[in-house]
Amino acid sequence: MNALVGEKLSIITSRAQTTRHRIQGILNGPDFQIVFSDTPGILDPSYKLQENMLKAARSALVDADVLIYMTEIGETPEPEDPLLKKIARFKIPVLLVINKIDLGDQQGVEQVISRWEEILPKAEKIPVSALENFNVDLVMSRILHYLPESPPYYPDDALTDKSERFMAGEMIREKILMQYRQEVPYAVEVEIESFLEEEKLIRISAVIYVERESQKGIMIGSGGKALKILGREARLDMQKFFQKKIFLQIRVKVQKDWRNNERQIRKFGYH
Ligand SMILES: Nc1nc2c(ncn2[C@@H]2O[C@H](COP(=O)(O)OP(=O)(O)OP(=O)(O)O)[C@@H](O)[C@H]2O)c(=O)[nH]1
Ligand SMILES: [Mg+2]
Repeated sequence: MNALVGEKLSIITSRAQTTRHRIQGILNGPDFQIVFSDTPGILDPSYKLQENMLKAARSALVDADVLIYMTEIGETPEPEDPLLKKIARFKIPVLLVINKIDLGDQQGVEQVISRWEEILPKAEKIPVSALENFNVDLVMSRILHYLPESPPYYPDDALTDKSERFMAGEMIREKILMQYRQEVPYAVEVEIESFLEEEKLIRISAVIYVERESQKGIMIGSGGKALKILGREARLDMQKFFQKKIFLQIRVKVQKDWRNNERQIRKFGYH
């Protein structure tokens, strides 16, 4: 979605389950408006948080005109996968986008495509590299081909449905996923307590919630070193995104087992 919209709206890391919400990216052209929904990946939920992530992914399908199913070159489809069986019966056009072809060769790409031909014969298969911007324009032209004529949903200067607070929180979460090991990033939620824009700078105050006291210690690090690095990394990204100087304050709090607490999950904005 970032490659198509041309803005970094969704955070990106090498860790699984980076995206937790449905994030809309809006692209306005001279005679079109495309509303993309980037969603969490489809997974078997083992936490209440993951149940909500799955709901976010499903919700994107409710009013979609085109489904873009993202897979990648190293991923071989499982013919018995219930999700794929369901997609095969979809009425809306399906673009099967096979990403990361920069990691493979021509023969590998052809092999993957023929596997997909058997499982989703009707879907249009497009090999791409989001990283190297290869075939992204082809995806775009196929989307435009399939989109029905309709009045725009958003004003023509809109970029996303998400608030600046949400974006700021995600930038912190991205850096947490990159900086901390194992389970710690998954036990984290970020809340932006205040976001005050002044003429020359934005003052942001954030709270990082973890599930246990021990994780709080890890987040802060000895002498506060880890948190300081995190704050600097997040602040540099925010300055780039908001094009303003950022003053960022971060605190860490424990919210016991929040990932399994429906009320708490709702409070954090998962619906
Ligand atoms: N080599 C290569 N890597 C890519 C390409 N596109 C994305 N990546 C990498 O793949 C990893 C995952 O990217 P994400 O955008 O977080 O993937 P996602 O599918 O949204 O994953 P979740 O949000 O975790 O469900 C990151 O390390 C990206 O840099 C590509 O075209 N080529
Ligand atoms: Mg993602």
